[in-house]
Amino acid sequence: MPRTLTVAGAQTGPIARDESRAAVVRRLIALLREAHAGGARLVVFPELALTTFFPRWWLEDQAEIDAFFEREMPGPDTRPLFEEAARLGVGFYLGYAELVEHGGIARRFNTTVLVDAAGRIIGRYRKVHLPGHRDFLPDRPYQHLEKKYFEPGDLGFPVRRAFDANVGMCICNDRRWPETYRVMGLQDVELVLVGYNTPVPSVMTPQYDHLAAFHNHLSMQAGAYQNSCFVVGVAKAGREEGSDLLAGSCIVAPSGEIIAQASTEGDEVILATCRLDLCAINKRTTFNFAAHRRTEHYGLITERTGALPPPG
Ligand code: CDV
Repeated sequence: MPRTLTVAGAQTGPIARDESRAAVVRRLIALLREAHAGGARLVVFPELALTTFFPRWWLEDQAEIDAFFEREMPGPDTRPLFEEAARLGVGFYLGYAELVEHGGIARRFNTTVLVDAAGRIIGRYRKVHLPGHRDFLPDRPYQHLEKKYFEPGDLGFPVRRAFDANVGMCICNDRRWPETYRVMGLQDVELVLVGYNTPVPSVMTPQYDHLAAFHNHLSMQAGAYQNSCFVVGVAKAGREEGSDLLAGSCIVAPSGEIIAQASTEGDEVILATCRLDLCAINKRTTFNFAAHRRTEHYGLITERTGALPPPG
């Protein structure tokens, strides 16, 4: 009996700064229902799916900043999503800004949770590769201040056995880094989930704006192929508070092929039935890690962070 999992990407369109959490959650529930009606057992929402992409703004008032964060999950506004998902018997993956207190010290992370079909949180991930900058850049039309508002994640790249699959978690910029996928590949990942907010034009690399959609898919297709897994990449898309966010949500097969792709910049569900046994093709052959990896030559990957030129 082949293992299959029908998974949905629930892309959202823009979220206005003054849109209430309750209103956003109603949109997510509508997407969840549509995905369930299409047969999905797992629904993937974007990064920071409950609010506008606030790292585009330089904010100094801590109370104003913290209004974008969740202190509990589920909380009063998000509980209806958990309850509806449990009622339908469908799992989900949700990105949000997380504020936790450890010994009286507030810590802020860019977080996702993996929720099972009974509405229980079974996995949590905190974004490791925070892009952008910490300081105000006066010559830019908007900022990318993830390094100011969040600290790097402290949970590694977790892979959980759930939905009859090995499910890996990461967020947005993580999808551009081969290390992300390889750490999960070494945990035998079969399905990588990733939500994203990709502002275009880019604050960091305006030279590559015309390639933003290409680089988005290139990263996820390479990660899927080289680690023999499915990848579900889900955008918050469209013109949000005067800034454009890349769409192009997609589901990638272990062959590297895109098997479902969004066609709009708004709220949209994409679906694919993933034949999880397809992961085994390359896991047993070209990318049989146990047979072919040469870890004695990979030391620099963990010893050195930045690139150095060769001696001489
Ligand atoms: N939210 C993100 O992590 N965005 C980055 C941008 C800044 C490049 C991304 O990788 O899409």
